Amino acid sequence: MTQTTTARRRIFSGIKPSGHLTLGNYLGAVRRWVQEDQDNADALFCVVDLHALTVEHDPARVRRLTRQAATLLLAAGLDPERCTLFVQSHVDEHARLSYLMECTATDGEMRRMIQYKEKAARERSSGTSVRLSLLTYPALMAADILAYGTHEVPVGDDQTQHVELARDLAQRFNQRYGPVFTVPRATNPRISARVMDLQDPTSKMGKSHAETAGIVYLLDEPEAVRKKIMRAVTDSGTEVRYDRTAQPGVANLLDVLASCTDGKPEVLAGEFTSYGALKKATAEAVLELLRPVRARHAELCADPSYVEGVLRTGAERARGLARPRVDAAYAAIGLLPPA
Ligand code: AQP
Repeated sequence: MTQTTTARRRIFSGIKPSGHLTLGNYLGAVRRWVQEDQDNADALFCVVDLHALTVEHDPARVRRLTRQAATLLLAAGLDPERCTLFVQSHVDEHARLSYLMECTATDGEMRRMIQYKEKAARERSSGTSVRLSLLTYPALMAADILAYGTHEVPVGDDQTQHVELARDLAQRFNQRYGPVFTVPRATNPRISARVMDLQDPTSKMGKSHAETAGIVYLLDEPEAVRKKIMRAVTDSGTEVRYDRTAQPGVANLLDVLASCTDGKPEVLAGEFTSYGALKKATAEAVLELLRPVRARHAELCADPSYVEGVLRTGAERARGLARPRVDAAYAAIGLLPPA
């Protein structure tokens, strides 16, 4: 680690290859990684493939989605000259540290996690047994973050609780065993911290949801994007108002439009006299935003060895950064170092 990188703020964030990346992932996280984080900090971004194994999955699909997510992150503008991009399972330190996090956390803490409750309920209702890793995955996420001495974790709203847990675990570990970890904090975007499903604006747009009509994927064809947005569920009434409680469907569209055009949802509301016009403007803004990402993705797909090279170099750097801190945690907790 050089003098300059130690002094710089460190940012870590990840994306799980549990489905095709969505507009929610893009507006809630990826766009900020590209536009702000990679230039303002020593930033590490990770395709967190181990997290995709916490629910029923197809191995070939996870592999495919991992490559696709990495390619899309580069297509969205992550620049390997300005940040470190890698795949979680390529760096053993994540799994190594995860166990120590499980030895620091309590089972009550894990069971309180909202994502666990929601996903476990979904698995049970579809007759699938709930994997233990679904419960313990926040410990692995804490390891992802803490292994790098991370100061900030830019995430969408749904991940804030997990970052807060990582914060608690860092503090607890440091108090019990000595100061090994930096205490991180979550940062959320100003708008679009939670993009909602277009067909059910009371629930989050999630990439692994079975019902796809309300989910805009980054690689959807333009016609499909248009159709999904034009068919978005709006609210009874005709007036365009920004009211998240009374008009969640309309508010979601206004949030997306504001996020795409760098506007303010409350101000934009005044510019539309019908839901149809709002939907049309939102669809065009989303298409405009995604057009260059799709084009660059197609170019990168033609050059898979470039993407592989980026991931190889990224993993080498990440390993070098994580190893000393994870070794220090092993020593601090009482494990005899190898001779
Ligand atoms: N709907 C969303 N709005 C805003 N931000 C979102 N993020 C996810 N969905 C939205 C943010 O995207 C980043 C990567 O998310 P993830 O891959 O770690 O998984 P997740 O948070 O569990 O998101 P998904 O897409 O809903 O995946 P599934 O369906 O598998 O659970 C995070 O910063 C997240 O906050």
